Amino acid sequence: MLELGTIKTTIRETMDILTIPTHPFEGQKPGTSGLRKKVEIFKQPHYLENFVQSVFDTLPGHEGQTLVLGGDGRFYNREAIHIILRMAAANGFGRVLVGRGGLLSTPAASAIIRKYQAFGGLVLSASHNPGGPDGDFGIKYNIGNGGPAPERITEAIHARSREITEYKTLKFEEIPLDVCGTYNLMGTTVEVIDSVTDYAELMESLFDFEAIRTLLKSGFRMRFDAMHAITGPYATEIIERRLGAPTGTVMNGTPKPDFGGGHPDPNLTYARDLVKVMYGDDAPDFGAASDGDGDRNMILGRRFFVTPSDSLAVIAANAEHVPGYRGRVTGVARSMPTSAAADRVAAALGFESFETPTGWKFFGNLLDAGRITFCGEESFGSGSDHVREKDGLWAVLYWLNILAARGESVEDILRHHWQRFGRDYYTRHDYEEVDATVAKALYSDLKARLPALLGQRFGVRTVTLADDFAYTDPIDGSVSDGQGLRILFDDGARAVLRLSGTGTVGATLRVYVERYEADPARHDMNPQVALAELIDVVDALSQLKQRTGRTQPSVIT
Ligand code: VG1
Ligand code: CO
Repeated sequence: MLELGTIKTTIRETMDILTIPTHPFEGQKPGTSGLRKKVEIFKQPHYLENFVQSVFDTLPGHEGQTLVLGGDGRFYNREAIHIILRMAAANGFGRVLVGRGGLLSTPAASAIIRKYQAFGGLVLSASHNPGGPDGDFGIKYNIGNGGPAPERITEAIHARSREITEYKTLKFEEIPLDVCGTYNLMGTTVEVIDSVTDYAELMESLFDFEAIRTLLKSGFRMRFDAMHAITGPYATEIIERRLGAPTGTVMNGTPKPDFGGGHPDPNLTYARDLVKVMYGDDAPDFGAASDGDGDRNMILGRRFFVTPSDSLAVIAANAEHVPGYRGRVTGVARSMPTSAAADRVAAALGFESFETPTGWKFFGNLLDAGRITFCGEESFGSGSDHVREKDGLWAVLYWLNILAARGESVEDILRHHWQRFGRDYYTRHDYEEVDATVAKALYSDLKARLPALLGQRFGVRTVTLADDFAYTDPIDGSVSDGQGLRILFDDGARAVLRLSGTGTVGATLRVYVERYEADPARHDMNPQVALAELIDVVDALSQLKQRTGRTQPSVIT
């Protein structure tokens, strides 16, 4: 681990443990990925403290153990880090590893939990949600495998938050977060560690850096948009310093508390700066972006967009080009709304495939059991068994490794992939900030109609299955139901409707549709055209447009 000078300090303030009386707050229920609320809610006295104490209270055996702590640097990150450091010490953790400046990307936090065999970690992030005083804040607990806490733990945390009466903290001056060093706080060791080094070393162990260096020297040009968020320092170190890409390859590389006023979500709508470059004259060969906390990725070729579902399939199909994965792929998992493209690769190459509910926490058991090597979601997330989170930069490096090994363009790689496996046309339409009552009623009305849809014809298609997706974990047998409405058709086409579990204002409705096209002569359609009929079916069945008063989705991906 890189340390910029070790400071050994014992804080000599009054360090009595303080027990602070408190009352429960409503709604401290972790969603798809932790607890996310407006900053102003998190800043209420006791709000963050209650949640953190609820986490600690549900973790028997944490005394004397190691906790990893860091966040994506959004507004309120630093204050929250100090609050949690005091509470972790008061609650008897033996050691806290905190990223310098209080910063850790989500995948780096996962890597560090694993590398140092920590008990768990607290990651401060609301991911792709906007930041700043009027934006969102978030916190989630990761377990010792480095991955998001499974549902039984998040449910226990929520239950605890509803009956909490006090929390423990310490009185001490703030430790300096901006220099690596070691501090002793009443028997709890706090180590401020470099945020990037461990992660960068892990990446070097997986990919052919030499081949990528050669590619970058050969005239191949790329851009990486960090969107003013956490991946800036990681991408600069790895892509510019270690791989030798020219300075300026990383755009928007300095993390800002409000992400420069933007929406740090790497898609065609929000990654505007990158899209402009990649669709402009003299566009580079390769473009990529990551989100607020560094776990998402968008992959672009020259004037060419790779859907996240296809990206996962390409990753799974090209493991033989990548040193860390060659000859050892056991399986691939995708979240339910993600297209079937990865399943086709698994079937053709003879490894297992799995369909899980939305959210990375459902991949953990499969990864731990060695049943899958890769996993991904349609929401710009892909990853592998190297950590237990999705990993934006990992996906970018994986693509660079494939590009270096195959010597083809991004577009050609996709075209050849479709020729071999067929193309799954795919799109997602989001309706954001819909009135929550309207959204819930619409959802439950459609749910009630599902049984009657079986066998019904819509245009050329007949419904073969319509249900509310429920998942039985193949490793521990736990059941998670209510995971999204799906309508499957006889030609393999599919429509899915879900309510988001990460939004903080009103409700977000997500509509996902896909259909398969085997014939390469028909691989050139605009997905919105290829899928228009299916979108219309969802609208007709749910009356989405009429009931929400929207004529257009907020975001199309
Ligand atoms: C969304 C995505 C989901 C992803 C989750 C967390 O959840 O759809 O696939 O796992 O965000 O990603 P929802 O419930 O809003 O659909 V991140 O980068 O926000 O941690
Ligand atoms: Co994220």
